[in-house]
Amino acid sequence: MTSCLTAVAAAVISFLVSNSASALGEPTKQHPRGMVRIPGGSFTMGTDDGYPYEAPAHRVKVRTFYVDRHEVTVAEFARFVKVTKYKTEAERFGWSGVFDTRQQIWTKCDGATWRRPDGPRKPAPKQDEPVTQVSWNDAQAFAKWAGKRLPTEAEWEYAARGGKDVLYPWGNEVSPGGRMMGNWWQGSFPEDDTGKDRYKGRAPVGKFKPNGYGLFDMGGNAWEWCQDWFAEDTYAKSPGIDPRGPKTGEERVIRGGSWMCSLNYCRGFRVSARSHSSPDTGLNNMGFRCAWSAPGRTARTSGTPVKR
Ligand SMILES: [Ca+2]
Repeated sequence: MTSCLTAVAAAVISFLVSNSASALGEPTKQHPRGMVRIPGGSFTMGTDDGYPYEAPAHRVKVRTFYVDRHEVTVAEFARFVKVTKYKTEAERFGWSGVFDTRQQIWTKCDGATWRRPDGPRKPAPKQDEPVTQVSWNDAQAFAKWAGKRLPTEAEWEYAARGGKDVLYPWGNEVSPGGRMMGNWWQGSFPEDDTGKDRYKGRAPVGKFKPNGYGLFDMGGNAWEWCQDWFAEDTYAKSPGIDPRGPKTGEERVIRGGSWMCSLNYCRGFRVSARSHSSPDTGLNNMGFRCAWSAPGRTARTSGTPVKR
């Protein structure tokens, strides 16, 4: 891995056995409140100026869809759990991956769950923080319950760009005029996070200016699960219209970077940045947001199509 998700994390976590999501209750929402309509169109996905697996830059067309205005929060996930009694994979396994900022390494942390993402002896997260320590399978379960689905990787990048050909969700400068535009790691990773953006670790959602589509935290805060399987050569094989990635794989795409991403390391908060993780992995810098398509426009990636 070339991102903030280190090989240590991969080695610790990859041997876990995937489990399918639990049976869930009926969707409770039929209208995409809290979602933003993203008008369909064409854009240039990827870049020829990043890591090799971000290339080639290529034209992609996506259909109109909706996406959550902000990352799914702890409070929102708690409502899902309260209704469904859902147990996340980290809860069932008894441990999850936590980046220890003092030791500067990924650790296998007993008792780390979405309720205590940094470990059982660390403070509980704020209710308006992005929920983390949720696996792709957990995120799928939430999305299905909510009558939504995860965004495809192409939808995610299209949304992150905010209708513009930009390097970051907020523009081409990382901190225009010295202004911090997202929650990432200032200073040298992993030695020192200066917290110039006011947050060391996760920030409540919506604390920074939204992008051109009105979406918050598309760069930084928490990595976000996408629907697609990950492959380094995905773009070379893109069908060009509503691409959905490889048919099979071992890891799922994550996008957007996190509070751990720095300029000296992965710069995961660039709109073209890609990373990946196995579907049963939870980490304290990885969450998600959901997407939704109008009936009749849903396709293979749909969770539960919503009827009006
Ligand atoms: Ca920060």
